[in-house]
Amino acid sequence: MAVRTLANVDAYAEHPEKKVTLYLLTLGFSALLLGTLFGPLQALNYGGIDAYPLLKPLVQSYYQGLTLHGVLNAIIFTQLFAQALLVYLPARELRMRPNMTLAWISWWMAFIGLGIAATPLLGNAATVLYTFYPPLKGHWAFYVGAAIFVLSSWVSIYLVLDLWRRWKRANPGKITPLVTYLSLTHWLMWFLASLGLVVEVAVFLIPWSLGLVQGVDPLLARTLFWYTGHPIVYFWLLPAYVVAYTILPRVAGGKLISDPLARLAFLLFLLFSVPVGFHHQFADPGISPGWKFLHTVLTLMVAVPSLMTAFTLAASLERAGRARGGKGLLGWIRALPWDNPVFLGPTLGLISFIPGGAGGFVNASFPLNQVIHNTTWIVGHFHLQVATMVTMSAMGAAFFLIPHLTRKPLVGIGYARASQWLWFIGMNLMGFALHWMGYLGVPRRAHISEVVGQYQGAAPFMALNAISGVILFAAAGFFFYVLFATLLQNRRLPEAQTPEIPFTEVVSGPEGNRIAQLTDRVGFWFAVAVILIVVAYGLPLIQMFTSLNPVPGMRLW
Ligand code: HEM
Ligand SMILES: [Cu+2]
Repeated sequence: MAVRTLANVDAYAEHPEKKVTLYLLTLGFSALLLGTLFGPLQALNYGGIDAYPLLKPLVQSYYQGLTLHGVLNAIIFTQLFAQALLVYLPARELRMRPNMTLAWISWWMAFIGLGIAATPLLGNAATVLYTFYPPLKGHWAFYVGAAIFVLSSWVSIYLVLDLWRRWKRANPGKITPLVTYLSLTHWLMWFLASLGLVVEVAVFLIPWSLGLVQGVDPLLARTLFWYTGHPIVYFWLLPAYVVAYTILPRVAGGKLISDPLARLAFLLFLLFSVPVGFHHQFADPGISPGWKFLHTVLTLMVAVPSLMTAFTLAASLERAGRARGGKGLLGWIRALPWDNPVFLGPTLGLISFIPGGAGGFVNASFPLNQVIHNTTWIVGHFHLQVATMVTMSAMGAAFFLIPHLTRKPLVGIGYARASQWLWFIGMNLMGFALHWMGYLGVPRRAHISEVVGQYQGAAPFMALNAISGVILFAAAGFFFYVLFATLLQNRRLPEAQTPEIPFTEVVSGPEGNRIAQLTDRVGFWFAVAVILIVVAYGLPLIQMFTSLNPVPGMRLW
C-alpha cells in the first residue's frame, strides 16, 4: 500500500515524457500570456486610443511592445506548442518513450535561448520586430538567443525521426500509424524550412551584430528570411491540423472520414510549403517577375491541402452530427457538442480559417498583392490564421492535455467556454476591421494613434478595433484563468481516472490503400521536396550570393 501511495506522488514515474511535455506547454502558454498582453493595446492603437504613455518606463515604445507581441506569440508560443504536441502524441500513439535525455535538452535549449533573447527585447535593445529585417540592427543576444531557441526544434525533429525508425524496425512492412505520419512529415518539412533562417542568422546576422563584419545585404537577408518565413506558418498550422484530424472528430462524437486523405494533405505540405517564399517579396526589387510568378503558382498549390482539409473535416463533423441525431441540411451542426471547450477551440478556429484562407488567396495573387501589401489587411489575415485557428486549437488541446498530463481536472469549464466564444468573436471582428482598413490604405506596424487625424475615412472600423480589443482582453483573461487555476490547484484525479488522449477512430483506414502506401515512402518524398526547393530557389540564391551588396546597420529607436 505504501508503495502505491508513493508511486502516486510521482505522477510521471511511468511516463517521464509527460513531464517534459508539460514543461514545454507551460513555457509556451506563458509566452503567449506575456505576448498577448500587448494585443489589446495594439487593437486600441488601431482604434485611435493611445495607451503607451502609461506603460513607460516598462515599455519604451509601441514598437518595443509590438516586437514582444510578434516574437512571443508567433515564434516562441507556436514552436513550443509544436514541440510539446508533436513529440508527445506520436510517442503516445506508438506506445514508445522518446529519448528522454534529448527531450530535456530540447527543453533547456528553448528555455535558455528564450532567456537570452528576452534580455535585449525587454531592455529595448532589439526593437526590430519579429522579422528583424536588416539594416535595422538589434543586440547580438537577440540573434544568438533566437538561434538557440530555433535549434531546439531540431532536437525535436530528431526525437520523432528516432521514434519512427524504432517503430519501423519493430514493425517491418507496416504503414506508419496516422499521428506519427503527420508528425513526421511536419518535422521533416520544418527541417527543410528552417535552413533559410538558420543560414541568415548564423552566417550573417550574428557576425554582423558582434561587429565581425560591417554590413549585411538586405535583399539576401530578406530572401533567406522568407525562405523560412512562409513555411514557418505551416510549421505553426500543422499541429492545429493534427488536433483537427486526429482528435476533433472523436471529441465531436464521430470518426475521421479518411485516413489516407489526411496523409495526402500532409505530404503536400511537405512538398509545397517551402518553395513559395517570394510571395512575401512581390514588392521587393532584385527578384525578376518570372521567379515571382513561379512562386505564385506554387503558393496556389500549397492551398490545395488546406482545401482538402476543409472537405475532410467538414464531412467528419457532419457525420458526427448525424450520429448524434442531427437531421436535415443543417441540423447536424446544432447536434454537435457546442458545450465542450475542447470541441469549441479547434472548431471555431476552423470556421475563422475560411475567411482567413480566402484573404490568403488575395495576398498570394501577384498583382492583387499590390493593393494590400504592408497594410493592416495582412494583420487581419494572419490573426484569423495563427492568432485564431492555431491559437484556439492549442487552447482546445490544453483543455484535455493538461488534465491528461497532470491528472488535475479542468477548473472553470464555464470560463473555458466563454474564453473560446469571446476569442472567436473578438478575432473575427478585429479581422474584419483590419482587412477593411488595409483596403483603405492604413499601414500595418504603425503607432497610428499618435496621428489619428490622418485616417478619418477608417473611423468606423477603428471603433470596431477598439471594441474587439476589449473583447479579446476578456477572452484572454478567462483563458489564462482556467489554465493557471488548473495547473496550480492541488487536486489530482485518481490514477484510474486519468483522462486518455481522445484519439479518433477512422472510417476508412490506410490498410490496402494505394495512396496511403505511396505516401509512406517518406525518404523518396523528402527528396522530391528538396528538388522543388532547388528549382524554386537555386538560381535566385546563387545570383544573390554572388553579387552581395552589404550595407551598414542602423539603430533608429
Ligand atoms: C488578444 C489577442 C490579440 C490582439 C488583440 C492582437 C492584435 C494585434 C494587432 C492590432 C496587431 C497589429 C500591430 C501593428 O501592425 O502595428 C498585431 C500584430 C501581430 N500579432 Fe497580434 N493580437 C493578438 C494575439 C495574437 C496572437 C495569439 C498571435 C500569434 C499566435 C499574434 C501574432 C501577431 C503578429 C505576428 C503580429 C505582427 C507583428 C509585426 O508586424 O511585427 N497576435 N496583433
Ligand atoms: Cu506566406
